[in-house]
Amino acid sequence: MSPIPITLTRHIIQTQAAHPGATGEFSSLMAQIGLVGKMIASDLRRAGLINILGTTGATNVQGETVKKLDEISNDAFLKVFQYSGLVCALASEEMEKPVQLPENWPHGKYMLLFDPLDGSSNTDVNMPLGTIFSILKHDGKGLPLESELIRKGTQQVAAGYVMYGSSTMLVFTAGRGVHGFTLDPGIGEYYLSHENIQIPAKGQVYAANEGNTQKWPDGARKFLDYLKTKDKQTGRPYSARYSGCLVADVHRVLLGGGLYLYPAEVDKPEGKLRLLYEANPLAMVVEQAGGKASTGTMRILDVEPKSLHQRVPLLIGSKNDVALAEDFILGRK
Ligand code: AFP
Repeated sequence: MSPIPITLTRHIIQTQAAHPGATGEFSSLMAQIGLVGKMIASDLRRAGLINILGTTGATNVQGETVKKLDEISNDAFLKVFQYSGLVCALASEEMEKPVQLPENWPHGKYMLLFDPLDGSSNTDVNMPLGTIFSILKHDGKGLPLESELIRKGTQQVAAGYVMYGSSTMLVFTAGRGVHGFTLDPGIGEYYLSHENIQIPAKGQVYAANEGNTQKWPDGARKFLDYLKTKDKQTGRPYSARYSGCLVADVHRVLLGGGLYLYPAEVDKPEGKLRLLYEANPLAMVVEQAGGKASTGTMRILDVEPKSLHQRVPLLIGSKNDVALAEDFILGRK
């Protein structure tokens, strides 16, 4: 008889068992994140049939047009967590302020920050999408203030993403390695399919919106030229692979090596991506897999955040590739 595949819940309970004092709250929290992933995956699979493509007509705190699926995905988090008793704060890319949880309702010690649907420009063209989450612990009494969610990435207790591609995968770390689970839609269960993921030290692909290179500082442009220059010994030129979805591009380099870069621009030194619920969680995952995540000049996880929707330049992936990019950006190459 073939071995029973390891489910997400069993994996978390097994790893939690190694931790005296574990209350099971974390495994419940992760199981609920898995549920949100299933709800969103189910909607995405039928999106073209149930009139949920297109926009809502509203604009979010980022100044972006809100897609119906952005709203539906954000609501899935609220429905699952608002009265779950597992969290004491919820903050999202789609909401200007954290959700005000009811004072008189039981709440847990975890604070959950998330990008409910990453890669929104892909929703109506059936291209890959993702959900990104970052988990912090609230040590204080009562409900936290917004300022208590604004913390360095090194303080995350866990982080990860759900990728909606040819299959739906949940990939996360709780600080003890990175594990990937594939959803079996027939059973509605996540099974361990990628245990202890290790990212190669160097890759052969890069993901970047090259339409922006004219806006990049010299160092970043020289780095891209370097990647495109033929040189057998260093495995160049690298191949360009850009999907419009950060989760999909990071997932590719996590498994195959290489890097994703959305560097600072001359007129936009803060870059595009959001620090607290895009860059920090993916940086924790990639570092736990042996990779590197940088702003171009410093480690993402060491960036001292100042606001909930703060943006940051992001270079993330294989440690040798990201280190080399830093050398170019810092003018050392
Ligand atoms: P959303 O998170 O707003 O959907 O944006 C997508 C994203 O944050 C990331 O997933 C992409 O890699 C990047 O922005 C795409 O940006 P460009 O359209 O400027 O290339």
